Amino acid sequence: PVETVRGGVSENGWLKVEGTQLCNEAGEPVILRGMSSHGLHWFGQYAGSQSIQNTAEWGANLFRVAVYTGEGGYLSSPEAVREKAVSTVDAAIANDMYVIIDWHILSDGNPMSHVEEAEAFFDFMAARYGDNPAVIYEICNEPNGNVTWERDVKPYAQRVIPIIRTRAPQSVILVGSTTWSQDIHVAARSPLEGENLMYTLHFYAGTHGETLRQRIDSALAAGLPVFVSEWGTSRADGSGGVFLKESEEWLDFLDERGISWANWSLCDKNETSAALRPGTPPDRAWSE
Ligand code: DCB
Repeated sequence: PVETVRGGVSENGWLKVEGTQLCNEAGEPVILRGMSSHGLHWFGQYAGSQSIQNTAEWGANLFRVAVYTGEGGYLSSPEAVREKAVSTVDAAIANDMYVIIDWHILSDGNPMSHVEEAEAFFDFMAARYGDNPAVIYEICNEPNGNVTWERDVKPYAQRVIPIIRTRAPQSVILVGSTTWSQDIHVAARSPLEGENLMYTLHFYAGTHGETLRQRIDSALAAGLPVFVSEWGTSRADGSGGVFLKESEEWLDFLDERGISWANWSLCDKNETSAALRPGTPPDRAWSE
């Protein structure tokens, strides 16, 4: 386990972005570290209260709720998946954690293809959680394929952010970019207007290294706040490795820059990005 500073919501309160740094209510730098769920509709058992509590006891002050849109997720069963998302967010809040509500586009690579569903989803979530300092909104996990920042992702953000802002005026909102949220250099040339916005950079330690780290440094230098809302110890396909040395190099880099992160993923799938061994019971404490 990575050493983390506990620093939950009761201690830090409302988050705000100052310059490129995520800060707490008192204006002091804060770093959030924790786990991302896998798809709630597949591995929801590891997004229950005992599993989340386990990660809190291991030092996490963040949990990410991956609401897959495609692959049998929200777009197929909106009510059931939304209900599961709500109970997961509530469980994270009950453990004094910050919690990211992640609209997990992936097979549907262009966020514009379901912008109306996204608007309705975030309107519902922000109505429920807009006055709760724990909740962070991630509006598009990983745009990919034939998608551009200017034509698709930025206009999408300009539609969804105002809907969240109506009900959650001060919450932190995370925005993805093209190439599976690796193109923060493109976003940096044409950033969004508004407060408390951060840009996600996703990496997989077995695939991505120096090039993406340099991108982060250039983005920070250009004034773009960066949040690593998903990274894995595997290759980009979720398997291979485990790439421990490369992961440590990444984590040191992020720590030195005060960048927050969520690790993919808290499930027992037989793949190396999964944090749990196959068959791990979701409803008990876990040994190392
Ligand atoms: C991202 C996605 C995430 C995906 C992981 C690992 O995708 F945000 O949903 O998780 O990274 O690939 C994997 C799960 C598998 C599941 C699969 C499809 O671990 O169990 O079967 O999603 O739902 C990325 C990230 C980067 C790149 C490609 C993908 N890349 N991708 O750089 O090429 O194709 O999914």
